[in-house]
Amino acid sequence: TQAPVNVTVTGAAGQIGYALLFRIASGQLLGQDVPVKLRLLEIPQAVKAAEGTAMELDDGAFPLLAGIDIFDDPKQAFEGTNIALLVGARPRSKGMERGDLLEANGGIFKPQGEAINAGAADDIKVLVVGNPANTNALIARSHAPDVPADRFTAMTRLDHNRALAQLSKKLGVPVTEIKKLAIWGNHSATQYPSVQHAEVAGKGVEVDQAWLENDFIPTVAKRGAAIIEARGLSSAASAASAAIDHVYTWVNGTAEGDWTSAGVVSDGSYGVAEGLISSFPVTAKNGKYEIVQGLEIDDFSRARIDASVAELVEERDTVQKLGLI
Ligand code: NAX
Repeated sequence: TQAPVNVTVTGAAGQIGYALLFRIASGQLLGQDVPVKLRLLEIPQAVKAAEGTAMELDDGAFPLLAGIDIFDDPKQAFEGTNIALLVGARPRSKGMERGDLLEANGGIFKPQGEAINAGAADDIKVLVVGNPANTNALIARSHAPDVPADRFTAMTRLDHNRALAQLSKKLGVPVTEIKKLAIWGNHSATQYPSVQHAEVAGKGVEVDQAWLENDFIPTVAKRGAAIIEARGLSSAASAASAAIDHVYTWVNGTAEGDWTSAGVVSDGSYGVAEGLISSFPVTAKNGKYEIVQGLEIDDFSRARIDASVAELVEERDTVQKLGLI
């Protein structure tokens, strides 16, 4: 049998962590034939709660779960790790400016990037979930110069899945029949969920522009706020599910004739400044995410992509000024 894959999860005692860890332990992250060892990272105050979650993981008697270790030191947590899910982040508190938020998160993602650089396994794959996810990924990546840039990704798969669900309801077709949806730009309210290239049964999708602009796009982009409004808590199980999807696809590939969405390091494609971590339509093959090339971008899409990418540029400039990258 295969040696266990080491999976580090930060923010393990949080609400996404609680949903995510059981899915990983059950084999849904990497496949039903791959044993996993969990390495949980928390801040010291939350280590006890993480131990509680670990007790419940034990109690699941998961056949594929080969061990659980808990750390409050990133250096140890990322030692030898193959997959890193960076979920723990500093949420925006009342009165906090955007710059303060980026700075607080710099304090988390800089040392984590350094620890990944110093100790992670050669095949390390990093998914940043903690917000602001794209820029947190940029910070971590810039402190891991020895790790290939394409190993750092940010999660927009939840946005992608939300878009699939909305379009599925609108068209009355199962989500499995919808191909080539894409999320572009930042994982924020400026994101652009695009149906420009979407297909059902090999044909382009016809929806009216008013529905796109007034319903679909804002519903997808503001779904996080709508969940908080309804549930009193932010999305957790759906976020965990998307993280599972993101890594599973990364490792196992996308289907022929389809793609998905992920925040990946831009190579300058589609006018997105090189080095930004932006969401694109991506395919996965042989353990690599690649930006889908050669798509025609209509004027409406162009303006939406540019607006979201401008926000990413602003975030990058802010963390640059703060000396975080
Ligand atoms: P919680 O507040 O429930 O949990 C976060 C956990 O992270 C806490 O247990 C905290 O102690 C821990 N933590 C804080 N700093 C840490 C550090 N330096 N090292 C290790 N652990 C640390 O938040 P939760 O609801 O689980 O959400 C986690 C993050 O995901 C948030 O930043 C949230 O904004 C983000 N999200 C991202 C989404 C995406 O699509 N990219 C969607 C869902 C979610 O909003």
